[in-house]
Amino acid sequence: MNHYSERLAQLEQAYQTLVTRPNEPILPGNGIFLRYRYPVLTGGHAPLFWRYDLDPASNPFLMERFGINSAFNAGAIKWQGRYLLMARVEGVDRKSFFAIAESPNGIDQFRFRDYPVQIPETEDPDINIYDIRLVAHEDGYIYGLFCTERRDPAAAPYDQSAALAGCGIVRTRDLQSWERLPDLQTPSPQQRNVVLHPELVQGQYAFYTRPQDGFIEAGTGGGIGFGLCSDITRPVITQESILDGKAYHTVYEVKNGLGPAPIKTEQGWLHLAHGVRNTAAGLRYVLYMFMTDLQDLARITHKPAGYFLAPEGEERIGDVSNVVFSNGWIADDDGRVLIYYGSSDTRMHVAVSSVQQLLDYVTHSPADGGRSAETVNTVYRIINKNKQYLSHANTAYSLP
Ligand code: M1P
Repeated sequence: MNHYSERLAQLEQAYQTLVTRPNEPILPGNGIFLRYRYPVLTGGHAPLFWRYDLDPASNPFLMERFGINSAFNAGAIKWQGRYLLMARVEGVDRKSFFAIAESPNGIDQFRFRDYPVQIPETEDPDINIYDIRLVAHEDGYIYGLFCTERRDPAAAPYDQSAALAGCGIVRTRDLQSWERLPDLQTPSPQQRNVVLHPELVQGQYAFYTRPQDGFIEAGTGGGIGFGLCSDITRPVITQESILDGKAYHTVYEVKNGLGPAPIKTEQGWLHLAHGVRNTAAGLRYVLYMFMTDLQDLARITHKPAGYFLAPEGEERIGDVSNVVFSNGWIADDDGRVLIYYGSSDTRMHVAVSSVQQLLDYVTHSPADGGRSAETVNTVYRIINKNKQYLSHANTAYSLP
């Protein structure tokens, strides 16, 4: 075997091993969800024929011609019995784009479709696109709302990092061909993490927004906003109210943003969001949950204290470390909820729960008491309730 074919065989074997590796739950978990051992999608899942020129004549060293840096922050949808992730794939050139990966079970065996998605541009081309939220809307379309980023036209020539973030919108009926609608206009100068509600509200399209003053800093903006718009083909929100704001000394004191579109239950709409706080080591992104009223979508009825899921183990490390971020989950027909989350802007994971477990979590977990003494009171309440259940024979317990 010559050098070329030997290398090709090695590459193909490593790729097959990665994409066919069975995933396994990490037991016992916390009773709220089960994490899985392996990431479900990584840059390494990008097909070899995206990355290599496979012509031995023009690529005798079988050199990678275009590296894929990462695959993360994916939108998710179940489609024709298969589990689809529309991932933010980032090339070594730092541009991100969308590509759909499919799995027969949602837990492992994700494979990218042969071609990435070509998102039509507006007359003001996107420089970077990312973090799509897929929603099957009651109007019959599947919408994808994503962040579109362009250089700030007001930036000084020496400033090559000032950017404007906005909400781009596409829709499809088949997850193959995409129609681009105008970008969303809101009262805020910048937007990220915009999510479309799956149902019409008073005959209008309802959006969850995240107003922000600057590209990174939410500034005086921030919080998860809510607004209505009558015509999605001319998407303008004139009034935006904050339904879940930033709060001092919480996991969302710097900023927050909605994750995927909410899941409807008999008790209310279940929401998954990310919260950001600052630390000496930089920003820390965690996921948290809350529930809103079935009729009054902007009214939070339940909100457990703190985080639902925070970075653990290898999730802590990546291009932007100490980050978990979710913009996709699937409420499956059997009641399971597959929660997809990116870690440290590098890879995708799945955690599995169910609507019943998430409802129990959201409605029975203590709310934030606002100060340390209340946290101690919460723990006292749990301990005192538990006394009657503790066995003296069990040496793990020392209570009388
Ligand atoms: O780098 C962490 C995250 O930062 C942004 O999220 P937010 O707008 O809430 O700060 C996004 O770029 C997101 O993709 C990224 O994971």
